[in-house]
Amino acid sequence: MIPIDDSPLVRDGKVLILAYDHGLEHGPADFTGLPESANPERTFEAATHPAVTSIAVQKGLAEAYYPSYEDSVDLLLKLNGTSNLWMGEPDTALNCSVEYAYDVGADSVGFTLYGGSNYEIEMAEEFRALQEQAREYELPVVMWSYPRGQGLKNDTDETTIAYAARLALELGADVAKVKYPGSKEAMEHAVRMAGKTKVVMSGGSKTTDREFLQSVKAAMDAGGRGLAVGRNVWQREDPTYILDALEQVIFEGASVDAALDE
Ligand code: FBP
Repeated sequence: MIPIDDSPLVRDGKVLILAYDHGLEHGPADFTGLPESANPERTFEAATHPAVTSIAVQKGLAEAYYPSYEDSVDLLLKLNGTSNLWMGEPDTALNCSVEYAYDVGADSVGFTLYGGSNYEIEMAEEFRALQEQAREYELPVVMWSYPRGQGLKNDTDETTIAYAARLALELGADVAKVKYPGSKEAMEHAVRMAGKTKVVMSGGSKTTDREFLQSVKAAMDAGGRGLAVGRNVWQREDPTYILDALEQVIFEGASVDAALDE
């Protein structure tokens, strides 16, 4: 584990990743509700908000758009990812090397691991190689730790999310991005299991401002270090409004009412 508190990914011990790899992971369907959300520049603009500690994108977006934003945005380059067209057991392709990510300007790297998939062994072996390489470049490593696969009945229950958090610690991730397990107590358990690995909550599909912020608040109160969020920001007409509220809840410890100015 490397000290990451001084890295661009972390501000005051907290993390707010704006994820925008959905064009690969989910496809254009995620953009239909708000057509302008398909334009990567719109999300790169949103990532200039001071609350955002990094934008997470795949190599193609990083190459094409990051050069215009490298002075105003910090980059988390996602090294693997798969399209929604893949219908098999959960698996994900390595799309970029650590060395290439570094050359493109990445400040940190991300990797999805589907624990419990029939392909877990291959993914864990790929993770080993890139985690060790990331250490050489002193790049923090964020694991999208998403247990799923044939044998897994519920990928967000307390036991599964605690295991996801622990997997990230055991395999050497600096930050574990996990789904919200449904309650503050369950999140506390996951945070305990993650030890020195920082746990951040995954945003999930778009919901109301209040519902979303309540889950973020519960995750923070449980010892979570922040959030990696996509749709709940850039599927909104006004990403700035929700980022202002997130800044208050995550970095200033504000209540949901205060953040919503109610
Ligand atoms: P959201 O906040 O929109 O859920 O984004 C977080 C994220 O992990 C993305 O990085 C990724 O594309 C997506 O969720 C994966 O979602 P799914 O659970 O459908 O695989």
